[in-house]
Amino acid sequence: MSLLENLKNNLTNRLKLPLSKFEKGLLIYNPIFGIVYLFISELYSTITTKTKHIVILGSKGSGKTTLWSQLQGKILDLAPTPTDENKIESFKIKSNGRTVKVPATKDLGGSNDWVSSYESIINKDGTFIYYLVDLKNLHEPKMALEIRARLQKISNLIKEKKLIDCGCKLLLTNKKSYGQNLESKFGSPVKYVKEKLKMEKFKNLSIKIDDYMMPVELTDSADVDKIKDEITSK
Ligand SMILES: Nc1nc2c(ncn2[C@@H]2O[C@H](COP(=O)(O)OP(=O)(O)OP(=O)(O)O)[C@@H](O)[C@H]2O)c(=O)[nH]1
Ligand SMILES: [Mg+2]
Repeated sequence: MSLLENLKNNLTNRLKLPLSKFEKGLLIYNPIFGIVYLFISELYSTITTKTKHIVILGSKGSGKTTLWSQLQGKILDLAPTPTDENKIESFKIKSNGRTVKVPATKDLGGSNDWVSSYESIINKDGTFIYYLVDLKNLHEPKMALEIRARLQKISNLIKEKKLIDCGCKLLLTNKKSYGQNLESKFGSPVKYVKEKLKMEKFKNLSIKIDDYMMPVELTDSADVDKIKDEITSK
C-alpha cells in the first residue's frame, strides 16, 4: 500500500476514534487549523509507526479472544464464546505516547484441531507470540503436556522457517481466581507454572520462555495496559 493510501486510511480510521480534549478544542475554535493539525499528526504517525506481528495462542478458554478484544479496545464479551477461526483486521495499539501497527492475523480456537494452523500465522521475522496459560485449569490431567507440546511446536516452526527476532512470553491468565483459590496451596503463579511445565527439562527451544512469564487478569484494564505498554516499547 502506498504512503498516500496508507495515510488516507489512517486519517479515516483516526476520525472514527474519540478525539482528545485538545483536538476537540482545536476543531471547535479553529476548524481549519484543527484539520491541519490532525493531518500532520497522522502523517507523522504513518511515517514513524512501527509494525509488530503479534500472535496469541493458548489452550481452550485461556483468554485469547478476550486479549484480542482488549488490545483492540472493543467491548468485552464476558460470556465464554469458543472461537474457530476469526480474522483480526490490522489495528493500532497506542500506549504512553507510542503507537504500533499490528498487521492482520487470525484468532484461532484453542482446541487441538487448530494447532496445524499455527504455521499460517507464525511466518514473519520479528513475530512476538503470547502463549496464554490458564492458571485455573493447569492442574487438569494432560494440560501441562498439551502446553509443552504446543510450545515445542512453536519453537520447531520458528526453527524450520528460520525466522529471526521472534519472541514468546507466557501470560498466566486468571491470576485473581488463582490468588483466591490455589496460591496458598501451590505458591506464586510463576513458581507453580514452572513446576507444572517442568521448565528445567525444556531444552533446545528456539525461543527463550522461562524468564518471560507474567500473571495477568485479562478483565483488568491495568494488566491490559501493561501488555500494551510492553508491545509498544519493544
Ligand atoms: N476473570 C477473568 N476471566 C478471564 C480471563 N481470561 C479469560 N477469561 C474468561 O474466560 C472465558 C473464555 O475466554 P476467551 O477469551 O473466549 O478464551 P479463548 O482462549 O478465546 O477460548 P477458545 O476460543 O475457546 O480457545 C471468558 O468468559 C473470559 O471472560 C482472566 O484473566 N480473568
Ligand atoms: Mg477464542
